[in-house]
Amino acid sequence: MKHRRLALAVATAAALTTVLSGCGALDTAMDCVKTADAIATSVQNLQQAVSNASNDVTQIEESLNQISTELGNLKNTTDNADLSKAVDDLTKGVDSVRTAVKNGDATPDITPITDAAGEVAKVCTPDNRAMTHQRLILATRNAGKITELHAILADAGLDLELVGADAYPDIPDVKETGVTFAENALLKAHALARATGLPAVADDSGLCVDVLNGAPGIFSARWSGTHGDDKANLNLLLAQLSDIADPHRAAHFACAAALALPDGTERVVEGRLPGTLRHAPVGTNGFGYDPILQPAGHDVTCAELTPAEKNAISHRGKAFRALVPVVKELLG
Ligand code: ITT
Repeated sequence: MKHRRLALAVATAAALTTVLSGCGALDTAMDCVKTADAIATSVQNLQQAVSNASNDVTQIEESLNQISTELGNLKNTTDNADLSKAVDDLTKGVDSVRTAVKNGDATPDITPITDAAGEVAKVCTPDNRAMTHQRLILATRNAGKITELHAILADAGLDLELVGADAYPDIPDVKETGVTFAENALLKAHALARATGLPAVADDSGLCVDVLNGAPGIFSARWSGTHGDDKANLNLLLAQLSDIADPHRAAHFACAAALALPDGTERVVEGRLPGTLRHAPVGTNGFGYDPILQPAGHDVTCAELTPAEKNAISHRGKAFRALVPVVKELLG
């Protein structure tokens, strides 16, 4: 657990670096809170350096440079008037302290810097909508899921920028240690929201077979022992069910979709696709257990449906659509 926390802390720093070096207006606005935190840390370092300084002002100069770098990432990239003013004040404060140090003052008055840094922190609050462009991150590297959720949000009239976890390559995958789809979806969403400072959506899904009391369930992706080996997973399941007659082959795909905000707010919704299991795989579309699940009311398997046909009835489509009012409530 500790290890994961540390990994996430490292990931947070890495994400911040990515954002700051990219420095587009959107990214900077999104990460205003993190930049304000970084500035606060540098100001603390400056306070320390001033109280430590005898004649050596190197540490003071280093802290001033740090603050300038962080400011540079906010300057010219925000259209928020309050933030622009706070940034200008802080820049002036840094310049005046730098001049004082150059003129031989080893214990300069840094009040203009501490005051202005406080203003930056005040403006850059997580719920300051004026600062926050609505970027939403989806905890997956699966392009199909991103397209599907994007289409659903756009259909609902939600003008959000949706990005996948690939946009933040330094963030490690989160271990799915939950025992339900909802727990795992929440774990992933919270981890991503914390690491990026963005609202995050995550889903967890799988196949639940009635006669197996809901298994493979959360173990669907690694039922045969190897994570993501769809063919081995499907073949093992078929072998396990080989003696089970048609009336007892009911199963459903289940999906939990969670939305987490960086402040810890969370919501989770679920969707199901009920059906029955075939005795042999049929169809080439889709992935995972698609070739053996025949959705209720259909006479073909999921792997014989087009992506659009499957999305219209799928567990994930249902969960993502159920997420729309939640996204509207928390981000709309
Ligand atoms: P992420 O990278 O987004 O986590 P994933 O495919 O590894 O995607 P999911 O939680 O979506 O993880 O699914 C877990 C497993 O459940 C997946 O590997 C399949 O075996 C099965 N599964 C889930 N949804 C399915 C679907 O729509 N059709 C077929 N199999 C599905």
